[in-house]
Amino acid sequence: MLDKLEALYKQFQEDVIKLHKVADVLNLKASLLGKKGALSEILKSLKDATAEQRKTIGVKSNQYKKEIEDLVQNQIKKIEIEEINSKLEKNKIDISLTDSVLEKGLQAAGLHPVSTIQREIEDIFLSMGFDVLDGPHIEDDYHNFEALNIPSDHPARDMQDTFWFKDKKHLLRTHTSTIQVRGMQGRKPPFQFVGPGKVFRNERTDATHEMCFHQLEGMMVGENITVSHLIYFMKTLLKEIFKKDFEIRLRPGFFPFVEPGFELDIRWKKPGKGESKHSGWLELLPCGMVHPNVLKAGGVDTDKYNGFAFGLGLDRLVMVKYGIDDLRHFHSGDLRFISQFKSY
Ligand code: FA5
Repeated sequence: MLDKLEALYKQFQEDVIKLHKVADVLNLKASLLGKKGALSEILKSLKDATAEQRKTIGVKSNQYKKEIEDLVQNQIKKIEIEEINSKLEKNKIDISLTDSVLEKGLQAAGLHPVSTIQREIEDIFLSMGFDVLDGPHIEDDYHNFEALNIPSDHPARDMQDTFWFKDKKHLLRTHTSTIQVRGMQGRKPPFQFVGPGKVFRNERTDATHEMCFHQLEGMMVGENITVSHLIYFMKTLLKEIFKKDFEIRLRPGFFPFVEPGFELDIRWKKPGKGESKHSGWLELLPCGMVHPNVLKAGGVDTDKYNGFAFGLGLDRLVMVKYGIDDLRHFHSGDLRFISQFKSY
């Protein structure tokens, strides 16, 4: 009987490793250990054996049972790994670029001209001792309007129609001026920073207007800051970017968060098309002396400190710098446009 038991076990050992389906492994196990399995039948026949035989065969069969269980588990694990590997093999995606693809003209990606100019301007301001700050695209009413001296009933809200979230408390920021209050909080004057980023407006698009565009906010707060400081930094910025003197004009501009407020316009001609309604003075750089209410919202002592702020339109700056006729090329995804900018 012992020989029979051993033979069964050996046969099982040989058979189980040949199986590649979990169900087959379990069936094989049942053919031995199941109620009517071969091993169970041997144990049943023990009733006619001597006490000594029952003991020896009982111990041996228990040992085999355990070993069979282990072999079953090992084989199931092996099968599962085989299945995973075969799935991975079937779903494999080749992400490498073959020589033939490269020959057809695909090139490594470069920076968008707006990103390039943003980095250039960040460097210019960093070299003049400004910090570079970031702010959230999804803003609350307070930072986009209230803290900037634009209460909920103020008509100036209509100047920047935006996309509101369903809770009516959050919105896609309409300007980077949101960074002003966030930047002032936690800083002690004197300080100066710029804050670039995407802004969003519910606007009709045309050659100089997009719904999603880029601005760069700037702010300087300290003692006895004047309009001359503001003009100095604006002129330095334009000179550094264009490497030439531009014809500019400063005219009064209304923004509730500055007093007085200005519009800095730049003389611009739409490329290649002669004078058109998009040529002439291009509104580029609104700016002004920070309103005391805004300074107070930022925790600044207005008896001691004042400051200036500006909000530069980065997309329009790129248009002027590279002679681009239409702002809508920027988000077009057209490679004929974008591949002209080789800045990596
Ligand atoms: C503002 O957004 C103010 N927050 C700027 C400011 C900051 C004023 C600090 C004073 C002090 P305005 O709405 O004019 O202002 O926009 C600023 C600049 O963003 C514009 O001069 C223009 O260059 C650019 N701009 C405005 N609307 C669009 C648009 N739809 N598409 C592309 N550029 C735009």
